[in-house]
Amino acid sequence: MGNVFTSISEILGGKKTGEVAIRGWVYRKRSSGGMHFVVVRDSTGVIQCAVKKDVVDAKSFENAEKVFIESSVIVNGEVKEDNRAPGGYEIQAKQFELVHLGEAFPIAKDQSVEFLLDTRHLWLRSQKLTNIMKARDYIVRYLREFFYNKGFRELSPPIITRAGCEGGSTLFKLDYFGKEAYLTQSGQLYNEAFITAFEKVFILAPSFRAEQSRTVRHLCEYWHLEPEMAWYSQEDNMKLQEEMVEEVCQRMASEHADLLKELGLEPDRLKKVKAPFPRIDYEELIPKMHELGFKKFKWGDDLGSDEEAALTKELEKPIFIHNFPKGMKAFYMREDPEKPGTVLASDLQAPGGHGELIGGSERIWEMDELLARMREEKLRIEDYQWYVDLRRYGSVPHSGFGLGIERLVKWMLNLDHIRDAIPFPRVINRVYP
Ligand code: NSS
Repeated sequence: MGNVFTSISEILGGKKTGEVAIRGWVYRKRSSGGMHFVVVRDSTGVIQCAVKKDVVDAKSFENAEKVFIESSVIVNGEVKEDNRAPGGYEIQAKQFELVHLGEAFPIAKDQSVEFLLDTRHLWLRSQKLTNIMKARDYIVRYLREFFYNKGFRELSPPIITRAGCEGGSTLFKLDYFGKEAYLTQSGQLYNEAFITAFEKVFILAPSFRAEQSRTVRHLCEYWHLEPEMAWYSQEDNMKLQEEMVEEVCQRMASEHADLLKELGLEPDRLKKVKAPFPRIDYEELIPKMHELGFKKFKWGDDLGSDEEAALTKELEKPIFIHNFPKGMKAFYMREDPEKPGTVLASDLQAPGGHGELIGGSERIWEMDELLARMREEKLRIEDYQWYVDLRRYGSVPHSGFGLGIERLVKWMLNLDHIRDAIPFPRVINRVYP
């Protein structure tokens, strides 16, 4: 049945002339005299269908008369080139069939943000969200391809775990048959088991953070891309991140300039994203923050969103911050032997105040060093026995990182809010729809 229908993009691309049948949803409608102009959309584009009273049968005309925005329809007719029609082509209908009339669509212009979030299941059909989700799909494909081309394998971690990875305050607790367990914050610890078999692996899976505050860059459920590499130093790790971000931006700018333009973006903005990216040592960051007006910024302080915005506002490329004080960061990060008291870790900050895209580090690979750090952080070692075990049998130096897909999409598409980078956002006050 599928192949008797033509997709709208084929018509707009000039590939299909003469008689066609299309199917889709009513995007817009206007009527004048004995004519209805019904703009129909499918997943590939929109096209105007002219339904004339003296050309179609009475039922078809009545159908076109009563359709709502978003009614589903099948249109048979003739393709005509027409400069006045949006897209340059129009269909002169011979038959206009209703698949489902439905009810009046509840979403019109100028609706509140809350209303649009409540009707997200319907709002997803909008041009804006459709274009964002198309771009997201390309971005995710490019990321996967980047890693496949470098010989990485994709593996699947458990989502329910007893091992917190990024601190207790954002753990989602659940009752696992009477035992406490958590929704995963990161697949990293499991990745460290995978690399002893596969060397270079990545995970693309949801991570969960019980974020207590509402910000434009935090979700409670987000998609986390986590590569982990045996034998990689932190330097190798940073180079890989640069290469990955550069490739995704370059491919998006060159292969989907039209989509970016539809989203109101200048493809050149992404073309400028070329490796290497600037780097700043946390130690140099302190005087820099003073210069930028944050006089109280001191050793051990984290960047808040104002500080991040000030640091990255004028940049065209992301910037690495590296060598953080040990106490600020997670237990698994290796201390820098050349700079004791700091860890071999980096955050990659997006330009324009979009915030942190990536957190990465070299991991502690010696057992005694790991156990000492875990005791310092007061972790329940029995929950991590397996993780410690990885340092007991053929441990190797290794590094990895975590990239928030929605953070990347937010920055690349210059979105105001992270919730628009994911179809059904989960934030502190929303788990519906
Ligand atoms: O906490 S991270 O900085 N690091 C980790 O989870 C490591 N265990 C990853 C690894 O090395 N395999 O989070 C990594 C990234 C961070 O830079 C953001 O881009 C994203 O995950 N992230 C989030 N995105 C959206 N919403 C929230 N709440 C969020 N938290 C982190």
